[in-house]
Amino acid sequence: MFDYVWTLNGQSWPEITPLIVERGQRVEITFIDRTAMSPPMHLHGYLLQVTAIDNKPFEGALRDTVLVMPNASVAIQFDADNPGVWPLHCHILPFGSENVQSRQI
Ligand SMILES: [Cu+2]
Repeated sequence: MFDYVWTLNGQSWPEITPLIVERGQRVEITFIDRTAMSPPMHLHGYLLQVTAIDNKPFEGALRDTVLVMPNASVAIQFDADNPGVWPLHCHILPFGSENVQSRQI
């Protein structure tokens, strides 16, 4: 359907290495967008907080989705207090359904 492949850590669905975190761990993930598009990254199972945009500290509200602007980075944090297998993916449906997914336990 598309001539490009979206990745997280250089991997695309279904050939991924799950992100495994410990219960109670404060997890930080940095999304770096090197494209001209703006993927809305969505984490299931938790509320996340944006803590930095382009390496500048930021105190964002709790949410489950964050828009990553073109050629920008966004750091998020969340508390791993809801055990399960949860998708982390781009919420633009063709991207999420075809390529960009990861999960955590
Ligand atoms: Cu989703």
